[in-house]
Amino acid sequence: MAGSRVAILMGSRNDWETMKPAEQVLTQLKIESDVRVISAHRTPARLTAYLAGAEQSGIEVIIAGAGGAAHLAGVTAAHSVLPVLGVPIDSSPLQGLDALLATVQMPGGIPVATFAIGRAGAKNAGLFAAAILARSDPAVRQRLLEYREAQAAAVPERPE
Ligand code: RP5
Repeated sequence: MAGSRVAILMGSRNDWETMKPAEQVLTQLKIESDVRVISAHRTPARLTAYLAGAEQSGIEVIIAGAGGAAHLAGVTAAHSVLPVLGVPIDSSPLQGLDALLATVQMPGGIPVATFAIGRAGAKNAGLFAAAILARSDPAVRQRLLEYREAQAAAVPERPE
């Protein structure tokens, strides 16, 4: 965890393929992340222990991805005042709609910023975490600008 500014939590090891883009984009922006499998319902003690030390160990933003009745992001937000970015995962017969609603419909008082279902949501959560860090870190801001420039340059003007 040492040196990590972003935590990437997921409810199951099976969520990793979906959550990888968050880690990849942060690595691209030279931001270290701490990737953990922590379930709000299967490993509740692991979650509270991790969150109790997260801020002190240098974590500034938490990305939490989960599927099904996805309460990981909400419970994480309940235990921490760090910004929590929720990623609903398409791992159930309801194809992530259940996770989207569970993550986005937080009752007033404990916010979770919710992203798109699946890998696009994970990637954008990583980029959003970088944007939060960029507010107080000009080097991250510069790398984020360069990322956007490269992305724009890679889009062809015509389809062929
Ligand atoms: C959630 O339940 C996890 O986030 C995962 O998406 C879903 C299913 O978990 P597994 O049964 O595949 O471990 O807690």
